[in-house]
Amino acid sequence: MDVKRKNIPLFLTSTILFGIKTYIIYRFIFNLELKNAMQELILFINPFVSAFLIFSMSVWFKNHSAQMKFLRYTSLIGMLILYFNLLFYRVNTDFITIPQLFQAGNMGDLGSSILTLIKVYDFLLFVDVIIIWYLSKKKRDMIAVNYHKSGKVFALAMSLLLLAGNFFLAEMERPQLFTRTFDREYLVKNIGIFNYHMYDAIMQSKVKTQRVFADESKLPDIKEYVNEIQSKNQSDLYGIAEGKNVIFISVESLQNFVINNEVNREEITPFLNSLVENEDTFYFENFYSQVAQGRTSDSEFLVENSLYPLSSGAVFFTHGQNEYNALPEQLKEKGYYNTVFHANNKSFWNRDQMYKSLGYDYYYGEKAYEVTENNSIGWGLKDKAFFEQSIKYLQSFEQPFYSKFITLTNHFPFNLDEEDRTIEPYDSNSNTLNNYFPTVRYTDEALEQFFKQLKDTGIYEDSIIVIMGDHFGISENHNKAMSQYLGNEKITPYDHLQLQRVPLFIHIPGSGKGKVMSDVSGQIDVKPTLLHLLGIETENDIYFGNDLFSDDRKGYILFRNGDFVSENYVSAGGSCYNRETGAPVDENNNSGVEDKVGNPCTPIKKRVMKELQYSDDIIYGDLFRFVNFGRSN
Ligand code: GP9
Ligand code: MN
Repeated sequence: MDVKRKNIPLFLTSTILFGIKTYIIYRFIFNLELKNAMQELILFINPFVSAFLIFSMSVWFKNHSAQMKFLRYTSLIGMLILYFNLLFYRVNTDFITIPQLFQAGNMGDLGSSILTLIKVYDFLLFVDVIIIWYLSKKKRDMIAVNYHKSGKVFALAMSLLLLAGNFFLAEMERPQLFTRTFDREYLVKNIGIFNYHMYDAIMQSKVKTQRVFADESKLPDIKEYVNEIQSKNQSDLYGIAEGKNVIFISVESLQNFVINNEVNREEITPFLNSLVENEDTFYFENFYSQVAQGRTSDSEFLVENSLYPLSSGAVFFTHGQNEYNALPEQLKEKGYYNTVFHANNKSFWNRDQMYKSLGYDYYYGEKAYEVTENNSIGWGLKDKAFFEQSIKYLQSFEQPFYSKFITLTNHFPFNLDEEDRTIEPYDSNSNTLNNYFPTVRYTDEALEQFFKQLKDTGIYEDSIIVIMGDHFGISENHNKAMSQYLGNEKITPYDHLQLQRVPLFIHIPGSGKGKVMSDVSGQIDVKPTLLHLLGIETENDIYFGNDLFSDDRKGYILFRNGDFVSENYVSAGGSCYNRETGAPVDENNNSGVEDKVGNPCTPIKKRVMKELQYSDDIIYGDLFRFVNFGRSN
């Protein structure tokens, strides 16, 4: 750097002091999970990168006293931001988001308890700021520096380079970190708290701008469309489960191809297979997962709202503050107590915020469970322990309740302890697929055990139990192994779409009417189906699914990328296939189904695109704020 005197510029000293302090806070005060050396490294680097980025801006001030002032105040403000996050974290195990800052209620919680949150040793965290203040005031002659233009540009170039390096490592460690935005904790771990706040600010302002410019004018068209597709006639199951508890189990990465199937000549899911045969169970064999980048959270969004997830990012994250007319909100009106059980950190997928918007009363996250070395693997608590430890909470609820359980063990990369393995892995070039089968079996056993516990505690009789796979577990990267397992020559776009099928079971104890349901259906259909089973009217609601038991259905289900499956045709990867045979419909007129006259997929495709647009309009414009759904809360 082009420096006239041999002073060590204060901005470098500040970077080092503030960087060390921030690192100490990240590493030892926040409870951030670090799984490997790379994560450790990124966590170590990012505090210094952020500090350098901010403090190096001081070089642009000509005047020494302005330089000093800038450093003093930025270090103080930086520390206050860190400290408020720390206090917030002590209550919520999460980081502050911009909407939360403006939500009086949230901050109010913090306000009343703020004194109890401050720890005596916290003042040590301000030591660097004190040193910076002291140096900047008393030792100005020793640390003030004159910079030439080249020095300034160098400092700027350096900070951008460091930032790019940091982002590059972060993206390597967590692909799609910025587009998918899974979790605030991941962002903070990878890019630091200051860059996270910047990112959050940009995201939020994008969302807010779209919201500000939206008005009610789109609603009439949407309502008209929705009216047209809603099932008109009631099925004979309408109201069959009125007043019953609803136990909804979202099973991680459970695909339909394992049902009634074998690996190494062994049944994969004996319990679920027995449910298929059970006279109280409706099993949907052509039920599709419709998720996009938000995976589990997208499947939750589809189920709770019967709206489509977004094409990029997780709607749980981007639109967690919207108005919804979700399943739990509607159940609450009927006196239900709504809870979620999921042994993961509460901020993952922004669940802690989104669940409030959806009308959940309580979220039993990781902290509600006793998680030990022995009872956890991979993503956390094993499914058997998860159900075992949840039952006591269920027993304590007033009925009726709606409880959603989200399992975890059958998650990529499908790790399982030897002692939990009851069937052998498959043998192919993909360890992912190989290991998938034993973890699916483990979860199948966990479900069986849970059913037993529900029966033992007497909850079973008064409940309906829904089991649904959230999305695929085996991605396209394993197509070769997958085709070997399925005995196909290769996996075509048609096959790929068929592999998006996940099982759905609706088990109504004592109903005796169960059967296998074969119509094309999807996660979008769950909300109206459940409401109708419970005898709850949906006439004034706005949603895009159909009651799975009604015979007046729109006849197709769509995917976020515009692909669809209808009764007769499948549109996948821009081509149209015969649904029954999987053969492309018309070789000459096949690709580009959007606008080909005569292609049987074209008219459906047009509806599909319109439907997605309407759903997006609702979410981006937060249009439900303009609708009176007739709820009292
Ligand atoms: C995380 C769990 C898994 O809490 O739901 O999420 P996924 O990666 O499947 O979306
Ligand atoms: Mn999932």
